[in-house]
Amino acid sequence: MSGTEEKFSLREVLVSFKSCLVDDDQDVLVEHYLKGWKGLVRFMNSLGTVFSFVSKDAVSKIQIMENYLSGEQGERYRTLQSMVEYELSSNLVDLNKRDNHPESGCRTILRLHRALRWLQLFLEKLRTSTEDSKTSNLCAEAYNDSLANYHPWIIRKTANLAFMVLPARNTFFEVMNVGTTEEVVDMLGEAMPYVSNVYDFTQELYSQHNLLDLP
Ligand code: 1Q0
Repeated sequence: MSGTEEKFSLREVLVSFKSCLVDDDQDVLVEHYLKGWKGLVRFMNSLGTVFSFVSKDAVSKIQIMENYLSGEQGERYRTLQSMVEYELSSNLVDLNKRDNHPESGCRTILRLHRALRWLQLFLEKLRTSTEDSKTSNLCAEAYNDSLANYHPWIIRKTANLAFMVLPARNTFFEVMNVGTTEEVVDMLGEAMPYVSNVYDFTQELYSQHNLLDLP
């Protein structure tokens, strides 16, 4: 990685997910949510081109949301709650099949939200892993228990192949730029509640509005 490129640090991602939550954890700031994802994408890119099919999709979803944020109705997209209210009340969401609004904010965030569940499971597995644990297994288990349920066979197959080239646990912890293994484990323990709170809030919001199965 060149010196001019910003280095990934788990700490940075942690701060984004922490600062996402506002109003006593009753809302999520979209800008900070996206910042968290951007940090994760940077990290994934540093693992090599094998994950570029994942990062391309994540980047395009982040871009869709950034366009809304900087658009005329940007203020409506400031938080997840205001986005859901705005898009639903203005009939901007395709509820049953992709039609006039194939890239609504609601369906786009839902895709990232499902991926956040994978991240939550993966981080927890990494945190409690031992020296001889294989990151590829941890990642595959987390994926198969979450995101895989929404992906067709071909994507599941490709993802599971890509996991096989994940670096070993030690190398993985090193590129996180946090410090010793112990420090990484501590940091993960600290990060988990923030990621979980963001996940739980979004899950509840989407469930209240029947948005969990958006096409
Ligand atoms: C470290 C290894 C990274 C492994 C990533 C695992 C996720 C695999 C997901 C495969 C996605 C395949 C690409 C296309 C999918 C889309 O069809 C799908 C649905 O969208 P749509 O528009 O077709 O309905 N999209 C998704 O499901 C969204 C997928 C977004 C994945 C974003 C993953 C970002 C990962 C970051 C790496 C974090 C490393 C964490 C290490 C801990 C540090 C805090």
